[in-house]
Amino acid sequence: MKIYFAGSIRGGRDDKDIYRQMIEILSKYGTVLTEHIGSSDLDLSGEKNKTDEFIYNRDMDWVKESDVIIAEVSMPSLGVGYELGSGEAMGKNILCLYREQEGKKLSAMISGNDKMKVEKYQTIEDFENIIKKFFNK
Ligand code: 6K6
Repeated sequence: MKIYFAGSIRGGRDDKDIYRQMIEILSKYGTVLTEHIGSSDLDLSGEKNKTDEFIYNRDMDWVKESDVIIAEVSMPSLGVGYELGSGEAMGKNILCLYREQEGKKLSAMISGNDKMKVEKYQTIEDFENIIKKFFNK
């Protein structure tokens, strides 16, 4: 099982510790192609020594290769939105995870899209249960 995990990079790194914990859990179910998303070394400028063109091509190859796309969408990110739209066009199985926060609302392009499954969570335990159900279907 190849899992493409998507999470904000230049959109903001506030949730990087959550991404790291999610990737750890997802690793029990398959190969997470994008392990670097949870890295604390990866700041807003992204991966060092790699051009944007390299990252775009590599990440899109991984999207194509993936069996499933799992995205944390609480932190709005152009890149994550692009990956989700591309994955949808490729007919990928997509699960989005959203943490409700006061004064914020998920984009209608995600929440109103019946081609993507959106699950709300608050804790990492909630996430673990959602993932267990998702993979055991
Ligand atoms: C390149 C050179 C310097 O910084 C970079 C950007 N680094 C990235 N590294 C890895 N993945 C990236 C990078 N930029 C975007 N992505 C992909 O888009 C990831 O797979 C994330 O899911 C998503 C994040 O998009 P932004 O718009 O929040 O950066």
